[in-house]
Amino acid sequence: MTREAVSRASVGQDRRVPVVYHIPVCPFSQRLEILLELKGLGGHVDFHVVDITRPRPGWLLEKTHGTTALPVLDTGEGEVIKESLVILQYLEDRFPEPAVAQRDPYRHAVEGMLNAMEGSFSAQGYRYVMNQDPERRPELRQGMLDLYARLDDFLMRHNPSGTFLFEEFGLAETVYTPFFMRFWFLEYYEDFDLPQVDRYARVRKWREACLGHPAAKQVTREQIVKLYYDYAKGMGNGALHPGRTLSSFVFDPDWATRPWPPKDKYGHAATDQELGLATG
Ligand SMILES: N[C@@H](CCC(=O)N[C@@H](CS)C(=O)NCC(=O)O)C(=O)O
Repeated sequence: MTREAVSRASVGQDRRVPVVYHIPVCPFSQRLEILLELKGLGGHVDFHVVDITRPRPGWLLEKTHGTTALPVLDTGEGEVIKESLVILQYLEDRFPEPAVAQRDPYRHAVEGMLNAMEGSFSAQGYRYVMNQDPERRPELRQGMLDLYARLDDFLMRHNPSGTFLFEEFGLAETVYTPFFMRFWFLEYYEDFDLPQVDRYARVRKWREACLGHPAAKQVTREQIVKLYYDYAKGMGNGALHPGRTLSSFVFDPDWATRPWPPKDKYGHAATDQELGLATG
């Protein structure tokens, strides 16, 4: 059976439709989209978009018992699951074929150990892009390099000559790829990239293969750079910089119609007009 046919068969036995409540460019939600794409299940889970620039609606807060972080998944029977890594495992368990996670217990533990480093990796990237103090740039850059080096060591230990952690794009790649994509904002606003040296060669190969994978095409570099301008100015989660009235995360005007934002995050604060946000 083809991958698609296996997926259809496993969904066919399960009539409840899970719903994911998400913010469209959120890296944590992209993990779920990648997993579903790998399983050929794109159409079998509903995605409900939530606007991060507005207060969460009451019906959603009721589901989440007052917490605001997304994504959350409603199983289709009113049970609610939070945390992207937990949701990934739930979807893997509920739609086991084709497998994305490793089935062998040791190999699953290995991908689990790599995934256990994702929190510090993603947090460092956000700390770096949101930094507003030019004097801290060298320290933040070094912190980012140290974390890439740690990933390099891990890949060298478990699969020195391969491309992915195992033979194919799997669970670890699903977890990390959205952050490799978000970190396009570091290239743009911080001129950060991995130095072309052996120290990072293995993790660079992994990152490039992850970025080029067909299951991970939900966002583009241009979209990330434009939408995350406010993060580069230190304002996360839809918060507004003084003097601005619209978040760079608004849906309208669409990101594609806006100009590329100024790269100089330390010396200049762009207006709504410069960012192409003001329509009037
Ligand atoms: N650890 C959570 C993090 C989720 C998260 O931080 N989501 C962001 C959007 S990318 C969010 O909802 N932020 C707004 C908030 O926390 O209120 C996960 O893995 O799902």
